[in-house]
Amino acid sequence: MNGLKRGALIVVEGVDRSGKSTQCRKLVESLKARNVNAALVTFPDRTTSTGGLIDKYLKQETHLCDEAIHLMFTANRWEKKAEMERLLKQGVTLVVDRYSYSGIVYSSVKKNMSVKWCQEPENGLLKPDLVLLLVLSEAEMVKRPNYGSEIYENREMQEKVAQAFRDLSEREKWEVVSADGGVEDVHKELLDKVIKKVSQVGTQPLHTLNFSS
Ligand code: DGP
Ligand code: NA
Ligand code: NA
Repeated sequence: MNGLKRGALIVVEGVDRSGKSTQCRKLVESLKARNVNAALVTFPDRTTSTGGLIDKYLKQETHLCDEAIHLMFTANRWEKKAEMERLLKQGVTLVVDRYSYSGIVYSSVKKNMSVKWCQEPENGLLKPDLVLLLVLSEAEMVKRPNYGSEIYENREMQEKVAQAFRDLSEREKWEVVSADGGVEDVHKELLDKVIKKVSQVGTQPLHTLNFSS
């Protein structure tokens, strides 16, 4: 141990159109403004070779079976593990826009895809110090109907995903934050939780994901 404090691994999850990406960007800005070394990580990263395939799948330009695309998304995270670990150990707090939980949720709501099968290849990736789930109320979800044209952007899928995220958040005891409010209100609530976590992790060891059953 060199006495250097490690960064925190913060994950933000939620359905499409919950404002995740905006909130993640703002978190990194606010952390930096407070002299906390921080960086944004986004999944899927569409710029890598697996990411290129994922991008085509999401845009419905190519077809992959459910199992294959699941493993592509997972590989997209594995590609980044070493770099993430290096940054965290250098003291950089990572704000991660989607992670293994999106991986498990978006795939396991599909027919013939079990949670057990979906979570297995996520085991061994870095375990977040904090998962923040942005949730939209039914009323607010109805007010944001303008989904894009990507493969999962439809009401039926999003409702299944929202329910699966809620179930997971109860099991894993996540921090659930309402995304119904204005951008600044939601930001304040998230930032508060993130700053607390950043000050706690200091010299704690990094763990890896270990989903079972
Ligand atoms: P985003 O760039 O955050 O809008 O994500 C693109 C879409 O991909 C979105 O509908 C959520 C979905 N998604 C993100 N991560 C995963 C994953 O690991 N597995 C699956 N099946 N879908 C994912
Ligand atoms: Na999206
Ligand atoms: Na399923």
